[in-house]
Amino acid sequence: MSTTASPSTAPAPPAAPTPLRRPRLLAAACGVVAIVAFLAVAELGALLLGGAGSPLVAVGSAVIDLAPPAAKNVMVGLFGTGDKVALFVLMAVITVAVSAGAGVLERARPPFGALVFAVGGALALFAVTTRSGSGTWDGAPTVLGVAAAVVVLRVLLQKLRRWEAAAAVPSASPRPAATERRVFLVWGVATAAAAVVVGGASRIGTASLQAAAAARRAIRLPAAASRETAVPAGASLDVDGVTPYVTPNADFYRIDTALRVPSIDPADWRLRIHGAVDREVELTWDELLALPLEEHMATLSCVSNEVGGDLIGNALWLGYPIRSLLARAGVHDDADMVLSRSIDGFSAGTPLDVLQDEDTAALLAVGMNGDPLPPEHGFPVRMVVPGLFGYVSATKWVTELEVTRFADAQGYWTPRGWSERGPVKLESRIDTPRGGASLPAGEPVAIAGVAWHPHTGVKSVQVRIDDGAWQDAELADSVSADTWRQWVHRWTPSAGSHRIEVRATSADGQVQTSVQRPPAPNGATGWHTVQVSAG
Ligand SMILES: Nc1nc2c(c(=O)[nH]1)N[C@H]1C(S)=C(S)[C@@H](COP(=O)(O)O)O[C@H]1N2
Ligand SMILES: [Mo]
Repeated sequence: MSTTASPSTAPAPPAAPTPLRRPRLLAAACGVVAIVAFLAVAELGALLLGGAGSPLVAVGSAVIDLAPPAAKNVMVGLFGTGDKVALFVLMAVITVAVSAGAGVLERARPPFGALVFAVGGALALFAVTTRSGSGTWDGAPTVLGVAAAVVVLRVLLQKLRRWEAAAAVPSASPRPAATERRVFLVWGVATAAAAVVVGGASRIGTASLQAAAAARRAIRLPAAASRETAVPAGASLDVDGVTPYVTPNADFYRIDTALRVPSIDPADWRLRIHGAVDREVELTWDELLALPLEEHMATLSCVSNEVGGDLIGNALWLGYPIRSLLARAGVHDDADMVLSRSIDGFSAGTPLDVLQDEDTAALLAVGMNGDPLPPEHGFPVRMVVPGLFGYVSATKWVTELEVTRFADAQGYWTPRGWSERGPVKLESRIDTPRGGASLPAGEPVAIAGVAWHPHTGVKSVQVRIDDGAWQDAELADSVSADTWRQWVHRWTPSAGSHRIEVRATSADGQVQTSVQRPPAPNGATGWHTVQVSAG
C-alpha cells in the first residue's frame, strides 16, 4: 500500500487518500456482529416455537454429550461445579473467534466467510434436529439464524469495502470517506444493538417459559374433595373409528387468539374478582388448591365447529365452583354477566345466572384428565362452563372476573360478529364410516359417532339411509347430561352408493334441526351427512 502525503499548505484537502488502518479488525468485528445476529434470530425463533429449537441449548448439550470423559474430567478438575459455566465460556470464546475469522475471510475471499457460517449453521442444525424429542419445526430457528448472519455479514462488509475504497482512492468514490465511514459504523452499531436486544429478550422469554413448564411438571394436584360417579363401562362402545368418550389431552382441540401460549408461573398467578361486588376477592394458586375441589366431566365445544367438525372434546375437569367464589365476593342484584379476562387479552361474557346455578358445575379449573392443565389449554387456571360454547365461557389463563352487565360490557368475540350469548346446540356427528369410504357390499358395518347437547343431555339418536325411515341407534351411557354420548347403528349395505344422515333428540324432547346454518353468529346447525359406496 502506498500513502500520498498531502501538501501541508493546502487548506483542508477534501479527498486525500488515508487508507483504513485496521480493515481486518473491522472485518472481524463484522463477523462478530453476524454471529450475534444469528443468535438473536435463532433465539427469537425458538421463543416463537414455544421454547424449542434453540441452537444455543442444542449445541451446548451436544458438546456436553460428545465430550470424551477425559475432557470432562479435566473441566471438572479445573472448574469444579462451575464446569458448565466454564464450558459455556469456552464455547463462546471459540464461537466469537471463529466468527471474527469468518469476517476477515469474507473480506479477503468472499464468499468463504459466509460459507463458514453456513457450515457452522449446518452443524448446529444437526445438533438441534437430532436432540431427543425434537419437533418438525425445531430446525427453523437455526436456518433463519444462519440466513440472518450471512445477510448481516455481507451487508456490513459491503459498507466496509465502500469505506475502504473511498479512503484509498477518493477520486473514484461518489461519497467522501468520512460519509462511508459513518454509514458503516451506524449500520454496524445499529445491527449489533438490535441483535443484542432481540436476542437477550428472547432468551429471557424462553427461560421464563421453561421455568413455567418446570413449575407445571412439579405440581401434584390435590385429590378432588367431591367427584361424580366413575365413568360407566357402558360409556365406551366397542366400535372401531368412534371418537373415544374421554378425549386425551394431547388430542383435545385447541382454539385461542394467542400467538404464543402464555406462560404463567403458578406462584405468580392471581385471580381478581371485582366489579359489582360487595368486596373484591383475590385468590392465589396455593389458596385455590387448598379449597375443596370438584371433579366433573364436561364436553367443551367451539362455536366455530362446522357440522361434522372436530372442534369438540370431552374431559374430566378438576376445579373449584365459580359460584362459591362469587358468593364470597357478594354479587350485586343488578349484575347479569361475568366478564372473565385472560392474561393474553381475551375475554368472555358469561351469564351470571349460569355461573350461580347450583346445578351447573361451572369450574375454575386447574386439572384436565388427571393432569395439571396443559399450557395450551390454559395452565395454570381456566374456566369451564358446561352447556356454553368456549368463546363465552371457557377463558384460559384466566386472571380476572369482573361482575358486570351485558348492557355495559362485551366479551372478545361479541363486537367481532358473534352472539352475545352462546349456549351449545344439539348436534350429532358420524365418525365412522368416513365420507367417501368404500365398504364391502353385503357385510355388516357399524355406523357410529357422538351426539351432544351439553347440560341438557341427549335422549336418542337416529340414523337414516338413502331417505329411508329414521332408525334408532344404540346409545352408550354417559357420566351426566354434560357430556356427549357415543352411538352406533349396525347396517348391511347393498351394492351401490349410499347417503347416511344422523340426528339427535335432546333430553327435553327437542329434535335436531335439519336447517343448515353456518357457525357464525352462534353455532352451526344441520344434519351431518356422509356419502359412502359399497361393492
Ligand atoms: N385466553 C383465551 N381463552 C380462550 C380462548 C382464547 O382465544 N383465549 N378461546 C376460547 C374458545 S373460542 C374456545 S372454543 C375454548 C377452547 O378451549 P381449548 O383450546 O382448551 O379447547 O377456549 C376459549 N378460551
Ligand atoms: Mo371457540
